[in-house]
Amino acid sequence: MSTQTKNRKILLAGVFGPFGVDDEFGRKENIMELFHNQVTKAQGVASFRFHHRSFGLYFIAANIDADVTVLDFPSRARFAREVRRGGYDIVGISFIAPNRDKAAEMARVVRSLSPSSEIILGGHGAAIEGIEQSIDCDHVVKGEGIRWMRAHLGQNPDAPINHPALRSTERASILGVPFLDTPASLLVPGVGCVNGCSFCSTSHFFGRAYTPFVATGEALFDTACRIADERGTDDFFVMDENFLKDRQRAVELLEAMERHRRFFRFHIFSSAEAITAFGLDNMVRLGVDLVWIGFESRSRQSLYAKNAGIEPRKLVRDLRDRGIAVLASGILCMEHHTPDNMQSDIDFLVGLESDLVQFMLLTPMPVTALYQDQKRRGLLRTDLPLQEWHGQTKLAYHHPAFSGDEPGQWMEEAFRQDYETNSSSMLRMVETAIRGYEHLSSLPNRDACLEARRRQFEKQARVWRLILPAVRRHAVNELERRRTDELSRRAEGLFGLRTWERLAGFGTAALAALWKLRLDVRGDGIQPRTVVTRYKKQSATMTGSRFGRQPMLEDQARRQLPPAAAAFSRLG
Ligand code: B12
Ligand code: SF4
Repeated sequence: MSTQTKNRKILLAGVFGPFGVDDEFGRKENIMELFHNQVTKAQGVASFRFHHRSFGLYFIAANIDADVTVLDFPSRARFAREVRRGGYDIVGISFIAPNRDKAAEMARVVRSLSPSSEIILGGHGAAIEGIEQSIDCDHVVKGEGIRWMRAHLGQNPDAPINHPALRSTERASILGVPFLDTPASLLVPGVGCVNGCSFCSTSHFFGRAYTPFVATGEALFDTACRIADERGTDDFFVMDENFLKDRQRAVELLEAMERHRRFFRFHIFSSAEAITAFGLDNMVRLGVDLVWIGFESRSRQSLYAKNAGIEPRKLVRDLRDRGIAVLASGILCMEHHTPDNMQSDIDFLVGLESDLVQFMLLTPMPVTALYQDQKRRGLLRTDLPLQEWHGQTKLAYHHPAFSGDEPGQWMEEAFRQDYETNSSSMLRMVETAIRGYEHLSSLPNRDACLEARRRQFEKQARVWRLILPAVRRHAVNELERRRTDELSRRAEGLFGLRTWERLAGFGTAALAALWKLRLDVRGDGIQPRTVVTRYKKQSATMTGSRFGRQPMLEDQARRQLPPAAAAFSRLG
């Protein structure tokens, strides 16, 4: 029977947990949380906590016509049970390089429990050299998976992409205070980036090209409307490596929003040159409320064309003055770094005074130009297991000036310095929202768009400032306590303080105290819950037309949220 007519039963799985623990398959540094892993990790009780799903799998499932089960965050036993009972023709495994050993174990499980299943490996781990030989599998997909999977099933690879409606985060909380509002939706306008910075996995994995999933601003607007209506929130986490790089599309999106008076809000990733080309005031109009910018290194700006001619400190200040929170990322232990000169790069990143900072060790991930270059020069550390290629403790290449755990100690110190100097990120983000509100309030003329933005900043600042009593109570030092008091007074001057808001402030402080107790007693690990989503085949052959492919069933082990004194509107 040809693949065109046969309904193939497919399992798409992310790697198994537990995550962020030292065991046979992983390391404690591989935490399944974006901010707690690599951004706010030093901020203890004030760290931002949330999980992201393995989004690529849902995109593939939503764009092929077959019975598909997506199994996210399984345990090893849960994965084995699904394989044994499911009768799957195909098992697809998504993994990244540090999870190579988990993918290998999953392939072994499939071969032993369901020998007739075809095994397909995908995700960034597929770039590992020789992976075809080192893991027992049938196919390795390097790059974009939707087109590949459609072609593999005999379906039209060029059919339009159906963007699934997904929440961006699971179980979001800060200082133990859960976000009770509908979490922001995920928007993936495309994958890859043309800039090709030498260390960048995502750019190289997709061939230093950009593959749009939603190609025009109009289409992006329609997609955002559909998802927002379905999920009940106008907030989006935009998973696109360099969203403003396609300036034309972003301008069209803004025009459509203004024409229809539908004002979404976006968390985005963008390079400094793309931000500058689009314009900061346009970003306010577009509704960007958080932007992740790679500043990388002051001492080697010449390596990154995207930062040429940019004044980083001014850029961050100007963005925050407009209410746009900034996550600045930088790289430590680059080849030119020594214990004598690295501190100046750390001081540079801390001195940007951004809301959030990511420090990461330079890591030559497979497929990148950096990897090829260091391989050629014999610098790669073939002795370091891939589980440890997470860029947080040891270097994956030989460095004359740093060895053993020294790089990790520098990172820890850098995170600590940022926290002690700039206070908790929560405090900084409340301040940024207030700055945005003040900025827009001070403008003599506001059209409908800017008025909508001003109201959004007001709402955000009013809700977020409820957490200030908790921030104060768990402040890292006297400086943060003083800043919190000043900010509380500033907020009260702008918005007053109603009785319920005062009470909510006590509530957040109580929740934070409980959270602190939990961290002290049980440690700070949080495992994501297993999520099983089943999609039913819709037709015998898939046409090129749009098809609204929705999951038939989503099954998530639910847990009661603790009672909350405050509902935080959005983040990530
Ligand atoms: C969200 C995310 C996470 C989430 C985890 C989500 C999850 N449930 O696994 C969090 C925040 C927890 C996380 C943590 C880490 N991550 Co991460 N993460 C990302 C991020 C930002 C987005 C991934 C995404 O959803 N993209 C959008 C989807 C649509 O694209 P995609 O996943 O690439 O999927 C497409 C293809 O790859 C392919 N595909 C994917 N899976 C499969 C499976 C099959 C069968 C097929 C056929 C195809 C296929 O088809 C998809 C559609 O085109 C990427 C960077 C990026 N922009 O991609 C880094 C990235 C994947 N992470 C990375 C790393 C290294 C880590 C960490 C080690 C920490 C760190 N140092 O950054 C930890 C490890 C955690 C762990 N225990 O696994 C690296 C991987 C590098 C590599 N070469 O392996 C990336 C590329 C970041 C980077 N630039 O270095 N991460
Ligand atoms: S600009 Fe960002 S996403 Fe693009 S290649 Fe450079 S690091 Fe990667």
